[in-house]
Amino acid sequence: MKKSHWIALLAAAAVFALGCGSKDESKEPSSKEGVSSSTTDPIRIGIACPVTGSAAAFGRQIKMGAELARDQINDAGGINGRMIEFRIEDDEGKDSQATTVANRLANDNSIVAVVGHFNSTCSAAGREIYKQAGILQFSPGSTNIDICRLSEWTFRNLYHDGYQGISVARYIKNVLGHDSAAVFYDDDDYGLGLRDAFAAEARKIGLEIVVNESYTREVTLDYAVALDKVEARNADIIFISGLYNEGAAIAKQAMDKNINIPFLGADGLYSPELINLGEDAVEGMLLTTPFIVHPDVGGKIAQDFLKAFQAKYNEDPDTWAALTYDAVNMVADAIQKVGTDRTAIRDHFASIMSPEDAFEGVTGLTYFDEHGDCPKKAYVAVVQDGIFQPAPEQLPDEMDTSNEEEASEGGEMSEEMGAE
Ligand code: ABU
Repeated sequence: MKKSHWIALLAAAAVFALGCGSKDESKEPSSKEGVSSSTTDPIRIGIACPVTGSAAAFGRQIKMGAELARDQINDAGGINGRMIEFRIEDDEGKDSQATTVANRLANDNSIVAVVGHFNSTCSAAGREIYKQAGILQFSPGSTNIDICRLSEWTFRNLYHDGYQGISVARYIKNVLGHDSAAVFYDDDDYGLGLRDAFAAEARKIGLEIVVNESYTREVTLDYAVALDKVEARNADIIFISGLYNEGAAIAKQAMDKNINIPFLGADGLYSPELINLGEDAVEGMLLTTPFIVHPDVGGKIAQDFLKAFQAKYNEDPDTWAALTYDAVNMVADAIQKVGTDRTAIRDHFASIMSPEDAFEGVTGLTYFDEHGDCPKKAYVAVVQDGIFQPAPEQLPDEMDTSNEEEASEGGEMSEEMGAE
């Protein structure tokens, strides 16, 4: 039987707790119990995201989604009467700062689990630290294929780039009907890994990559030479494997040069900031995403989330707010079931391996494979009239992704293609 949404269980859980005292607490192993372990102390969860830096628009929505979930849980009586409290740490979207943040959270014994990081490069930097400390790392944003594979303590509630890269290539070739693409990719764990997965599938299905340009986030500002190659080589479409700032800049510079070919990106472009920065140049841009917060997408849980977010913040949530809202609620659900022991929380996550056992949230069902990866589908969004809307044509619900392993072996592909 599918699990009901956490919020729907809160009232019943609170009544149960009042009637049964601290039954859950008495069952908890004590090995890695936090210091805040009395029946009235707050339960503390770490949130790690880019509060500042060039990915700060993601961090802002992540923080809002997390705080909405926390406030709803606390307003409904907390977890067995205990309030949730956050320790929010700013990784700045940089691996060096993510290492510092991971050490702070992992070594704070009052923290029972960590929701984060967003950038793949940050999740990768923190992964071993969380593993050594024995604390759950639950990412609502990192999609590099290796994020969960290299630690049994790391999980995520969205797809990975092996799948996303295949999805992008097939959408360009099979849905849009293009035969050639120019690729602009961020030279970090996300941009490179996604580019490699895309390239592996492109080669398989006969989509020619005619331009292959790397850039460095916050450093590369001028795309004129790369865009001249796009024009000279008659690319049908530009695929951007990176984040919103650079996506907006590339589109604006293409518009300035009167290069009028379509753009397609992936989830790293999914931020209202893409549209604020890119203005008319990003109108019509397509992108793949793990979810679209929109009145036409998702069931009652998604619509309730949209209304609650709008009421609290007077603006719309994005995908990252939704995934983080789900992540906090899923951690709370785990604590309600198994208590605050770090190992018990991790083990509970590892036991959720089928749709029947899944956590049902705003973004759909979250359950994990043997790596801690989450088999959610990709949606396609389009910027239309200055907002993200579901694209008229979506990917098929079921896709053969049997070459995900090939996509994950991108090293050979990187060398073979040779970045220009
Ligand atoms: N997946 C969206 C971009 C964040 C990252 O994986 O680096």
